Amino acid sequence: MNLDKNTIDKLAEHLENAELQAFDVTKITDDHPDMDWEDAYAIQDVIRHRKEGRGNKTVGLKCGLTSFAKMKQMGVEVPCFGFVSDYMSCAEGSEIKTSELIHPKVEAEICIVTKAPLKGPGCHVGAVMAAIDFVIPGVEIIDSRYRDFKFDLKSVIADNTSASRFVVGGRPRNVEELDLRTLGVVLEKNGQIMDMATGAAVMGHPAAAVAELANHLGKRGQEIPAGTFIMTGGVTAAIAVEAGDSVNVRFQDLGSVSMRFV
Ligand code: 0L1
Ligand code: MG
Repeated sequence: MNLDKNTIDKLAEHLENAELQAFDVTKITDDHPDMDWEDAYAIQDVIRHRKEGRGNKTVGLKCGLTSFAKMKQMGVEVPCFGFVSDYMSCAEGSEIKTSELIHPKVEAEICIVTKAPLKGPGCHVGAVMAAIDFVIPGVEIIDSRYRDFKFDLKSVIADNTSASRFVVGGRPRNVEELDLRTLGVVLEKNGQIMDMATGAAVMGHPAAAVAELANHLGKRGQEIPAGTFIMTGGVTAAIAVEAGDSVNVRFQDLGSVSMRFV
């Protein structure tokens, strides 16, 4: 680690204030070019502790930049990981207030809930498949706190991977009833198809993203507990939304998830 505790705490407060008060900031590596990966996750951890200290429950984990298209767009070869808090969860069909957000985008995500713990290193798709309780469709609303989306991966990790809101809905299914790789997803905004993809867009198999998450936590002496809700990462491109937009995402065999931005 290259940053001291005081700097990590200050950066966490800075980024969390930007999230909670919906203002944008410049990427933190501009002022801290020596920030390393451990520093970035340490800042994210402080943000999580700040929320939990105020009584917000951490209700799930997220994998980010897991689609080959998004990795290429960002010029990265590894995914990133974050968490979601209780207040980020929005009901299916609900109205999402854009006044609380900076420049939101939506992306379709195949989500899972685990029934057994997963611990890396050495976690793989087979272990993840055996640990899945059920699969549920979701939409993540990402909202990078960085001005004009000028960021790098370390700054994104510190900013809790742009986590902002999420909606789960549709129809939960047992994993044996699905082929997660060929599962088709169609994302519509205001009735128009904006993007479509299949589950294989996520690292070849959405369970591979969860295995990476378990291996990432394993390096830190942590595991994914049973009963964890996990968003495996955007299957589709992230699509910008504004007040007045309606989004509906159709998931093959899993129903649909919709929301309106006001
Ligand atoms: O959920 C994610 O894939 C994280 C995306 C982070 C970068 C962005 O805000 O576009
Ligand atoms: Mg995402």
